[in-house]
Amino acid sequence: MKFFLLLLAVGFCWAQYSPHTESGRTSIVHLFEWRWADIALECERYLAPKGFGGVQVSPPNENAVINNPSRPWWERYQPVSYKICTRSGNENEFKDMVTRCNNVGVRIYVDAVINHMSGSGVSAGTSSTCGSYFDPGSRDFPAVPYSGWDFNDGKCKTESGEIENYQDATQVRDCRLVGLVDLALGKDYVRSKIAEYLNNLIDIGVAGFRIDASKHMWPGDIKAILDTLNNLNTRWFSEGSRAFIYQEVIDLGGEPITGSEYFGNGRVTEFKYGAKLGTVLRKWNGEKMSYLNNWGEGWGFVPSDRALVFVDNHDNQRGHGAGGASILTFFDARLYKMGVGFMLAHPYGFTRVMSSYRWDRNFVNGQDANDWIGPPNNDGVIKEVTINPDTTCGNGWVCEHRWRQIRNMVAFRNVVDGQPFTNWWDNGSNQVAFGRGNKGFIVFNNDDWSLSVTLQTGLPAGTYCDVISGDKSDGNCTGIKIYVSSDGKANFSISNSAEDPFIAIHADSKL
Ligand code: QV4
Ligand code: CA
Repeated sequence: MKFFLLLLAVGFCWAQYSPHTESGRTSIVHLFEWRWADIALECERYLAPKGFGGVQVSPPNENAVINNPSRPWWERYQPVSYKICTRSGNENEFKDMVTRCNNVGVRIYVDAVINHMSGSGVSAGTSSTCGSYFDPGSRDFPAVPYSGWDFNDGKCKTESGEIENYQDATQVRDCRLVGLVDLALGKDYVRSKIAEYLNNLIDIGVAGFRIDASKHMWPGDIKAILDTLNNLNTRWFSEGSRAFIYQEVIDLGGEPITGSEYFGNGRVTEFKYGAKLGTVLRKWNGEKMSYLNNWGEGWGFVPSDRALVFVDNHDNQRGHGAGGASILTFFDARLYKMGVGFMLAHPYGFTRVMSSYRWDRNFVNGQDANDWIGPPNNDGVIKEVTINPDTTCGNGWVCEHRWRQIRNMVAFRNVVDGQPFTNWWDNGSNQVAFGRGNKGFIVFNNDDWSLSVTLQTGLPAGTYCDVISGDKSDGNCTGIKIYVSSDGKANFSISNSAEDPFIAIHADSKL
């Protein structure tokens, strides 16, 4: 009996690293700024059938309405209360989304903004998504309620009250991040209000949380809150399930605060991943794809089972946060598909696919002056996501997760789940290939000349459809066919001018 209890305990204390996706679903998608009604529809019509494991949603709690500039996306990172009431929808619409997505096996992860409330410079009043009054200048947020006692002003030791130096771990936690009034997470009352908010979401049925700005909170304070959270809702999760936790900690090295300090609470976002992959695919700084043979911990990343990985995120796709110019986004479509394809084929980390909206960039001295532009809207009301006959999205939504190459690589990752990284090959430059046991194989040509090579795939003999150039449908391939012979070898030819210079085959794409 003792041994069983030990197993039970071990099982539970590891659960915060597990996303609780349905078996065979291994990626999530960030439907940035989508309305709850549209996410519910997308779960049912697309994400469930295509094997997506879950959705990261934008912060669902009431935020400040910023009118200068006009309704920037980042107003949602300025909380006013924990009422579930934003431009994405109200609490009933949120509940409906969580129920409908869970009912088709697609999980919901909430972007939890719990380090701070709104900007200190925002004027007092009721300019908020649910009409609640707030006065950041006097630290008055009566809709929670929070008052001056509940903020770190007295604890912060810097002259300005702002974070002035990232080399000082204490001020990074205790002072204001870009003027956002900093909550005193050391206080039981504040911890209880945050736990109340997160428990409301857990009881509705969410599977876990992205903890925003985790670097700016003491790991122990986060843990104190997580320890008081309810188990997940047994309507959809097994008894005793704990919320999946992934903490936003930007750690590119060179600062005292590291991702590993937060491992006890859950996974962390590995920002080195997208920054390095972008550099390699752009062939900057002498980087080349043949160096990717030890990708993962070999490149100094956190352990795979503590990593949440992505090619770009809502910040660095527009120059906010970390990653810099090397970050690949939908604007760099051809390289972007290669990057997302590589991420989804490689075993490292738990993968998140970005799904964006379009905006007109306007580079002034290397900075996008339009980096603030919010979601497609009609006079502030977020536009619905329309679906075109060719399955792409309209109304300004990019829907990268619906691009054939990306959608099919989400399925590839599901098919090869649990298989080892095998049969690596490279040409010493930017032509590489690798397999996942006997379930999948992928080949890239990022050189300025064509690739033509016979490789050991590890796959059973047969004819396979390339899932990048097309699909397997009605027992045939709409794109390239690959013939694997009885010794597991196959010939691959990829022109350097191909629309998508990579080929991927797997057990489910076999004719
Ligand atoms: C301005 C001045 C301040 C001044 C303040 C007074 O810059 O010096 O004190 O006014 O009010 C917006 C504006 C910013 C403004 C601030 C407060 O851009 O100019 O400060 O509001 O009014 C997003 C955006 C920020 C935005 C913030 C709040 O990126 O630009 O600030 O939302 O609206 C670090 C962190 C990391 C963080 C990253 C962006 O370690 O955690 O910066 N990433 C997360 C989110 C990100 C969000 C926040 C954190 C804050 O991913 O989207 O910032 O919740 O690396
Ligand atoms: Ca803080």
